[in-house]
Amino acid sequence: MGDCIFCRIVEKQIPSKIVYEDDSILAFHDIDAKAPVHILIIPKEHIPSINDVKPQNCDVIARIFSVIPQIVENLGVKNSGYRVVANSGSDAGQSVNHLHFHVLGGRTLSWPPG
Ligand code: DGP
Repeated sequence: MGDCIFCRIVEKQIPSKIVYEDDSILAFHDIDAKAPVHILIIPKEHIPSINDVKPQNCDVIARIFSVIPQIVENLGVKNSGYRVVANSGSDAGQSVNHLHFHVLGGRTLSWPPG
């Protein structure tokens, strides 16, 4: 939508290191990795944030979670552990207004996050 950076990644107008793609979702390496493994999984459809998720988005959200096991296995963190995070709004630090799920792993992750 408009100048959404993730929509431009979906359209391949901006390059990314893709680890998974199908008709409705895309997963790629975060450009500012916070862990040895840091992937973003997004719906191709522009949904600004969790606040905007509607019942008709259930399929794509479920699909995202259904591919995580394969993605984390391919990245070698399925058994060591990983974290899935979705920031929503300014207090959570959401900086890109296109729904995305961070998948972080490859090191011990502190809890609670800052
Ligand atoms: P958040 O702060 O939760 O909105 O996370 C947005 C993430 O998006 C942040 O970790 C950096 C990443 N990011 C921003 N621009 C780009 C880009 O152009 N390419 C890639 N691969 N990641 C990006």
